Amino acid sequence: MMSVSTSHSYLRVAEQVRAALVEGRAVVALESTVIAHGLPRPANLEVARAMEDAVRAEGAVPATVALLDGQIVVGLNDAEIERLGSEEQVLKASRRDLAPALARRATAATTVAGTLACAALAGIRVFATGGIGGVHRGAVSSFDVSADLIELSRAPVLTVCAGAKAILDLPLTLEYLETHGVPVVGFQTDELPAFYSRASGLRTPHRADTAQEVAATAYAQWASGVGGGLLVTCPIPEAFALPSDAIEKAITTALREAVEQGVHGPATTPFLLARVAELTGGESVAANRALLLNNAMWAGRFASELSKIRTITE
Ligand code: PSU
Ligand code: MN
Repeated sequence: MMSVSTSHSYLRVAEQVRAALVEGRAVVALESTVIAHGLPRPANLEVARAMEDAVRAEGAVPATVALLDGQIVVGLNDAEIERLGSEEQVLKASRRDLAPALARRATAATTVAGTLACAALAGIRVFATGGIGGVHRGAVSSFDVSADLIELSRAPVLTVCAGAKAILDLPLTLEYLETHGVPVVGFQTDELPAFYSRASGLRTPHRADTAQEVAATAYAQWASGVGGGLLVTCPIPEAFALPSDAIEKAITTALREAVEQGVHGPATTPFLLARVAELTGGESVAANRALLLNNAMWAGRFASELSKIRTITE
């Protein structure tokens, strides 16, 4: 039975993260699926570090999250990030995978849903990612709806993203978030951004134009007792946005190949991401990097504003 963990230290929070949380200073959680499964090597490691730097530049403490040898680690050190980005066969952990992975002492990258659950356990209120999972195209028959959407409604965390990739059904994704009561706030825009492109043609139900407004909205959600999470969508910086027709062609091809090859379940999103990246060439990686850094920067600023409100009012 040596391989089964029954220890109670399932959560390890890095010292600098713990200190910041205790003192009410700004902290931003970062996910690790983008490091292990979302970006090609070696860009993944460079981007993971640059995101942490972008958070620090706004006066917040970054906390990259993953499962290492059967422990939830909140605040990976540099060697741990390197390990996650270079080891083969790192698992992809959504919420449902956390407990089984902990019991087996496994190592896994956490998705948006997995990271949100872990951030909530540690008491972190702000989280930056690239794009969230959502309702897949064809979900009417496949039932493939990312657990990210449910966890966004459950964890008391503000998630910063660049919208969702058009590999998903974006109108249904918005419907689903409405059903589960997640405020979707367009940051300096009225439109839901579509990851590589700034526009989707879909309106966000809410809009904020300053970091103070975003922080006040998150604070109201929690201090009022309404609870749950919020989603803030930041469009990709203009200079890096890609034309949506080229992306759409790649997505159509990738979706067809997924069906032909019988790809389904948790393998679907990594498959589609990898194929779209291949079909669009290196340009998509540069765009991905730019939006991740932009989200990390804004998340740092939102977290800093939030810690100011909490210091004054609590
Ligand atoms: N979308 C992206 N990049 C990503 C992901 C989604 O544009 O890296 C990852 C995130 O970690 C997200 C996960 O939480 O994929 C969603 O997977 P699924 O569809 O299996 O829930
Ligand atoms: Mn799925």
